[in-house]
Amino acid sequence: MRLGLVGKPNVGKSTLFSALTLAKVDIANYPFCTIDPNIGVAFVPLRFDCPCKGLREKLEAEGKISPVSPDDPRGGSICTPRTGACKKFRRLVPCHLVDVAGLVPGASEGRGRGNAFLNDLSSCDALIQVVDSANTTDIEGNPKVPEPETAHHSMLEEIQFLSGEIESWITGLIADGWSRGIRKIQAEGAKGLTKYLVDKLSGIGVSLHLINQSLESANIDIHSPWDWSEKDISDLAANIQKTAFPIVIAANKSDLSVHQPWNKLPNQQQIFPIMADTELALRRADKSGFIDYLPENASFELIDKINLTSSQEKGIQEMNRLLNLHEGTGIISLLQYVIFDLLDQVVVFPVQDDNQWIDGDGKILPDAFIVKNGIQTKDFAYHIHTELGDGFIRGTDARSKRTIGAEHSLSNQDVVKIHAKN
Ligand SMILES: Nc1nc2c(ncn2[C@@H]2O[C@H](COP(=O)(O)OP(=O)(O)O)[C@@H](O)[C@H]2O)c(=O)[nH]1
Ligand SMILES: [Mg+2]
Repeated sequence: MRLGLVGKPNVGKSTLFSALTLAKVDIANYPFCTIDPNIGVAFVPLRFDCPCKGLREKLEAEGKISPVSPDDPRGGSICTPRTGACKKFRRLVPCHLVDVAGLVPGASEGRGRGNAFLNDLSSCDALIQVVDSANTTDIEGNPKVPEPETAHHSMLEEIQFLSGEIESWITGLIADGWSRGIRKIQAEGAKGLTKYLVDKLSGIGVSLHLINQSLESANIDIHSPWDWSEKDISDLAANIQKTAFPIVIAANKSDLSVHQPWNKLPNQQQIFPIMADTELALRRADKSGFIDYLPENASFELIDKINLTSSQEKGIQEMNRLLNLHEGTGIISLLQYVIFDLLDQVVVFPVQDDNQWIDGDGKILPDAFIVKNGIQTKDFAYHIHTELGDGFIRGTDARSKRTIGAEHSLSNQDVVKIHAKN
């Protein structure tokens, strides 16, 4: 899973990136959550309790372990995540983030970082467009006198400009060599059309599956592409943008935007008001041990009051005020929406032993894989390891102990054992 943070300059992309990649030290296997200056790992809490909760209950009932002690630092969690962490059954899963800088109007024509910017987007499964909901910057990102009253207009302009840039970029790729290509398409029919599009768009990560999906949803005649107008091509490009690069809007700086401009926008797009710099300050204070803050919560606990300087105390009071007023920074629900709703992903837990829910090394529920909803058992085996897919025999649903076949569709929270030849 890889999400791109995009938007014009000075909206808060880097602030959001820093906040999300700032993790506490006890996260397994990710000592540094920033891999590159602009690529990092965010840890997203699942929307449901880790299955280690149910496992603990079963083991307690069987008298195999004692109930959670009040001083258990893990609050009862008994799993051993290979990556991520789990505390009080709140399981964290890794998600890659890219801070894509340099978007200015005209990128598709080579302005700003131009195609380099657009190519950064290619590897992303979805885009989070950060917009300035307080209208403190112009369309190129230059700071200006804030005009919060008209923020809904400037936000709309920003939103239309990003999808428009991506659309023009895709249109350009399709149109390049179109009149030559069309002769081949005429000879090969509809198959020739998909072949042509795959050839033009696979470089930016658009698969055959996504192309077919876009051709279906676009309102154009796919049987006579030689009759297409320029508008038909840009309609197709718009559909490809929506399927291959879905965008969700993060209305940042909501601490400054008193008029809730996200409620005044015309279309039905999902918009999440967020406060990136508050999130960054909270995570820093948490990491330094001043407060105990769980990112999806609208409150935190003060730990070390005695050692605070008066400016730190003021800062903490301000964070408290903002969290109360806005019911949290909005960032975790944004990420969960993108992964689990917009991209329709679920979480499946593979185990080697379907009784104890452990792997070969005795690790309990070591992996939590984010996969497409409804993925078939055999495809899931390939997702874990090529050999497991090649040698696939059958699966076992570790909750019901039922055998499941290669084509059985997996669902959210499934715990699965794969049987394979070795
Ligand atoms: N008021 C407010 N300012 C913010 C917020 N997030 C970021 N900023 C400020 O916006 C400016 C630009 O942020 P930056 O992350 O560098 O933007 P980028 O160019 O999109 O990467 C900085 O001065 C940030 O402190 C926010 O939630 N509220
Ligand atoms: Mg930046």
